[in-house]
Amino acid sequence: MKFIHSADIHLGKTYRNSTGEAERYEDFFHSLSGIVEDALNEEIDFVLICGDLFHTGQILPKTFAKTIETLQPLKEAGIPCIAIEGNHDWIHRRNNISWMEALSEMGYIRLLRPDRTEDGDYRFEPFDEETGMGGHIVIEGLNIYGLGYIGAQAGSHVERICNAVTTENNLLLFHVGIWKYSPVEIGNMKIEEAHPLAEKFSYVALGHGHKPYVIETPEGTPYAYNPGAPERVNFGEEKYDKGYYFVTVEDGKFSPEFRSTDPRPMLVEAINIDGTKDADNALARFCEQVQEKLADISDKRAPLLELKLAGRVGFHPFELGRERLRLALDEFASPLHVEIKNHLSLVTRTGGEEVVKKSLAEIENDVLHELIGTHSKYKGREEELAVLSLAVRDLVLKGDIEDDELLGLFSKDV
Ligand SMILES: [Mn+2]
Repeated sequence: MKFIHSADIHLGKTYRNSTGEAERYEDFFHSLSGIVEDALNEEIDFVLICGDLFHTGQILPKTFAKTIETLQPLKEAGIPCIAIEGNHDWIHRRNNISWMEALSEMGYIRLLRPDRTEDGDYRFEPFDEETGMGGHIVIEGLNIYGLGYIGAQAGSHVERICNAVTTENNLLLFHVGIWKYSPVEIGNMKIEEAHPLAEKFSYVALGHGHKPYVIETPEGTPYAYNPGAPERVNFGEEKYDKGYYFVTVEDGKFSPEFRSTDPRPMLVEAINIDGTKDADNALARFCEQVQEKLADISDKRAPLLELKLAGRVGFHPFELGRERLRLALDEFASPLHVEIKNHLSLVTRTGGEEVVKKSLAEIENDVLHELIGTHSKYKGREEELAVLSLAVRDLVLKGDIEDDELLGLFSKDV
């Protein structure tokens, strides 16, 4: 038996209102089609998607249509695509059918989700192809169980999960991180809380943390695998291996092989221009350093850049504004998306003594406080509203949030 274990595809993710929006949107479908292609070429038995197929719970209709188109070849070849929900595609509105449920009902995925009894016990009902619902599916004698994202308390549920499984030869899909290895801050459990799973399941297929890792029992037997995301989803993932597991099963023994994908190049760098006296010079040093770093990347696709400008300089940090830096970068790097953090601070010399003036962030904060404070309606709430304004500014620049979510921030806080 052969199968693919993937996770965290994040379809629908892009940088809104950025020139690279359409191209970035395609990246995530590109990584899923690569997996589908491999599945067909290798004539595997099934594909696993361990959560976060979608980047958000509410997706655009075109994202749904494109997902169907991408999964169509699997459906036609009769290769089941077994999925669970992650924290990103979690259903918030109980009375509406989720996109994942719709895909399952239409036969593009088999969405596994357990039932809970009144006492909080788990029940994995057999998957029903008519309704697209259930928690347990059998493929060639292998019992496949699916758990979505159950949040921070996952560790305390392990015993109940194991109790619900009475079969032999079991596999579990679980969207959870393991503290020791997972790079994410929420939805993790302790490694010792995970170990009892090894007694019930020969293979635990994890998803959640976007970095690959393997969990072993205290005796050193591997049993749980996290493939990470096949594309770089966020800044901070530039150094992770990207791919999925291609698993061969022989006589009940699972042998996973990590297969690499080709994610878009990403560069996260601190650019030090300490000591520069004027903005032109600083800009030249900035470009030189970025160019040097980019030369190390052999993939010539338009990169994603997160650059932090640091140093004490002899000119006003406002002179190296975002737009100016962006125009300079366009000339030699043509990045798909840029995020710039300006941490420069102005230093002046008075009588041989260096005086550190304010940083750009401090100046911005001061200006906002002053503007907000001049309006009698907002007087006294300067700090709170300045924090909100800056948070909104950062979210807009990141391009990772829908317009109505942004509006939601205001109706809640103002
Ligand atoms: Mn994810």
